[in-house]
Amino acid sequence: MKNDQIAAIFTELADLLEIQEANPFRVRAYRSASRTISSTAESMQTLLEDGKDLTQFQGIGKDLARQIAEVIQTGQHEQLNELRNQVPQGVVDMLRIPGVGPKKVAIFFNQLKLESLEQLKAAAEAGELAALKGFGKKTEQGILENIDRAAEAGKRVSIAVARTAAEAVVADLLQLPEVQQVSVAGSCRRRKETCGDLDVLATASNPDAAMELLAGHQLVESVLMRGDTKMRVRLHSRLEMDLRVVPDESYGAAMQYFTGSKEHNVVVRQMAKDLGLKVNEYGVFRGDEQIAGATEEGVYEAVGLPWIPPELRENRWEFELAAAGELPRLIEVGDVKGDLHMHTTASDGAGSIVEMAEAAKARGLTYIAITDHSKRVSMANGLDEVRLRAHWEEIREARESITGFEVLCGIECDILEDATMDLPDDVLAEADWVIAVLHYGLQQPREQIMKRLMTAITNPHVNIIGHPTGRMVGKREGADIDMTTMLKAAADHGVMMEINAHFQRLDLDDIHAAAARDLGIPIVISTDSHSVNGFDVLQYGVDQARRAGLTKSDVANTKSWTQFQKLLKR
Ligand code: DGT
Ligand code: CA
Ligand code: CA
Repeated sequence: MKNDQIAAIFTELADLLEIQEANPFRVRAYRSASRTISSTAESMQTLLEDGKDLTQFQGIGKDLARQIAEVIQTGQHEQLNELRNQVPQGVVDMLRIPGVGPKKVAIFFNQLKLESLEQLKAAAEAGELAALKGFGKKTEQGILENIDRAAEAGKRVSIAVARTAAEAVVADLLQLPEVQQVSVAGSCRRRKETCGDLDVLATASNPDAAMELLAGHQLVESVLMRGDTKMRVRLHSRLEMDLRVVPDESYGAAMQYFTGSKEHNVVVRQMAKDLGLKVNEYGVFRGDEQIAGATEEGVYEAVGLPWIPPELRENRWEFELAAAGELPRLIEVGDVKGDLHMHTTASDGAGSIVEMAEAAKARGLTYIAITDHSKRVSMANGLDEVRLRAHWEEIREARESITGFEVLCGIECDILEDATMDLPDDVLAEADWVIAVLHYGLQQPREQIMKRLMTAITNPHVNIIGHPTGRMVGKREGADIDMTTMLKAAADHGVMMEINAHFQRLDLDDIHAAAARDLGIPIVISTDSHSVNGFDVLQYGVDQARRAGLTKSDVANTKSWTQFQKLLKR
């Protein structure tokens, strides 16, 4: 069982307990356990199998350790099963309404005895919600506006969709003379793999001008809400966007607040409290006096911290690093010098060898590896040894025609379901660069998956594991890998790890890329391009590396090919 699955069980427990208005300390304990589990790189299952004590982790005491063991051993959590029987599914569905959390749902369920979205809607229409203590007309209106979309509200879009839309709107807003500063905040600014919605902040001499532009923007399908300084729209992509126009003196504070994550903000607020200060989206205050808030740097400075890059704001390791003065200087797109995973017309790519090389060179790269598929991937016209050797011959010829640029003979070789390599060793031995990957049989039991990975890692010709888990963001779970064991083996055998930059993969993820780095494994960020435009995704891979806290020196393809070669095991 994967850490994320275990963590989801404890989040659900916390939600259901909170709906039942259980002891807040218990709720908090489950939430914190869930966060610890999902942000731990080592597999809880493996740790348990190795007889390790889980109470070594922050927020996990004896009782929680026992519950985690129960979940891993039985795939179930007894109390959760009981809770699921007590709280109707329709009540749980209410959590999907934007702006509605377990606390509000608890009131709907316990006080108004509402058990479904339909009943909640009827109650809102009858004005029953506004009459509740702590609620008002505004909350009720918000629920009415959002309830029909609750089914979709849980849907998140890929960072590529989110970022592209956000950047277009930000750029257009910046064209307005009435608008001074604009930026996206929220999960998009933190470069999370997926975004629930977009949060855009601006300062403007005339907020109406900004809102007018957004209302008429070509990406916008409809205006959901429009106030004096705040507006929510729905894009054609179904993604929703909030625009908030804030005063100059609050812009930094609003950026800090709305960039999140919530977990990060909780810590910042507590640090402020400890200093006798108050931080909110309007500024940093000592009593009634505002002492910071125009800039984000100022907000962090007020609580004694250096500015923290948004990609790190997940309350994982950023506060410790900041306190120690060791915040990393994160890798940037411009640091990348080579791309070592791409396809040509020889398998399922759209560009020729020369076209790919020239496109890469035009983007400022100095080397690439052509890594078409091996024969198992027949759907993608994968290469057998005869075709591969002929293809490599073509690559060597193309190499001569492009000056000041290295084109390497590579292969993306499948690791077959029976734990053998798709191509014989004597062929792999001739390659400049061998990526080993799992494509088929991703559902196999962990034992077989690990056997396959070990075949690749211990093969003397394999240089790297490509998109290690095989997951598709939001669509398909990856293979059940014991990450800790795999990474240790890779470190021992001099095998590198890929961050596949395609926004549907982003594999390794941030947590495991950080774990690989901790073991000294060189990380390679690759685009897996299938056309000359495929190189565009590099930024998403770099973002994932930044979320992992990686610097230029942690990422091998920031080196020249000459320097890179020194890292190869052969
Ligand atoms: P998303 O949209 O689900 O991908 O994730 P975010 O992080 O963009 O979350 P969102 O859009 O709900 O809110 C944007 C930021 O605003 C969030 O990261 C932190 C801040 N924020 C929102 N609600 C709260 C809250 O109740 N408490 C605190 N401390 N911060 C909040
Ligand atoms: Ca958001
Ligand atoms: Ca939002």
